[in-house]
Amino acid sequence: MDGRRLTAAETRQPPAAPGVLAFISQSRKLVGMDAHQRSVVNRLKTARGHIGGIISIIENDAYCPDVMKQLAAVQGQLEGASRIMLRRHLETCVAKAMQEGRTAEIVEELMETLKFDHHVFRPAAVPGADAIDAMPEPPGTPS
Ligand SMILES: [Cu+2]
Repeated sequence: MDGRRLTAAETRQPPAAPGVLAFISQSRKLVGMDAHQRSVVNRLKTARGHIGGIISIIENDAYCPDVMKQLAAVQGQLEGASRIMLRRHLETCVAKAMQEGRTAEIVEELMETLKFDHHVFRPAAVPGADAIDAMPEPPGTPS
């Protein structure tokens, strides 16, 4: 540095390529999410890709049972995502509400929510379908 002040143009960062900005934005979003949320987002992105594939095979006149198998697979992915959200809710929101003495309120809310989810109480179609990716051990877990 020669001691002179930099002009505004000199202090400005070079513009990042759009792909780089998208990557940074995506990374910040992932950093702000917990393991449950990341797992659900990853599952939904997988399901989104899967649905695109199903649309393609239907447009190419795939055999009906083949389409149905693929649809069942996507439904399994969505059910897994729902189970993870339920687990997250129980471990965080419900536990907190109970500690604060709001048990009846939070139980009522959950029962109301589950009315809309006919899959939550069914056994997982695939073993481990509701496993959390890279779940951290809860504090105080003996190793
Ligand atoms: Cu919650």
